[in-house]
Amino acid sequence: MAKRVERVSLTLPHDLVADLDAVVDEREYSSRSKAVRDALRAFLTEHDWEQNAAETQRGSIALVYDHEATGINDRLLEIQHDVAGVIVATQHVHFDAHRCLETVIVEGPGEEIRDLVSTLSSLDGMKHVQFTPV
Ligand code: NI
Repeated sequence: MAKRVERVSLTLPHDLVADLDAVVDEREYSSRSKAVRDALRAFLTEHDWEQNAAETQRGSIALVYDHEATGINDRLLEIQHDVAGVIVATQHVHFDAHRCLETVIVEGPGEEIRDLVSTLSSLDGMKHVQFTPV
């Protein structure tokens, strides 16, 4: 049986619609609605994570950083050892000559994960930090 759906009308700035259409096209969505549904689910998952900061959360933190940035490797090791209790696994990929891609699987109190994400984001040489809650 098909899920019940509701039609919602949105007012969006023109450039946002243009960006949305570019994603719809690139990811070959069959409609804008399907792309907006995916985006909304990600938004609501993120919101849920923020609301339940005290509860146990699970997910992955993707990091991209310049391994030549002064001290970043030592700092990353130190930080990860400091929160060893919430880190389930770490995978490191030498992305190219300068950049490293690291995926850190975490499980623990949402507040601790949020602090970890914020500490990692503030490191010199860090290019990208993305926590994806599950
Ligand atoms: Ni590397």
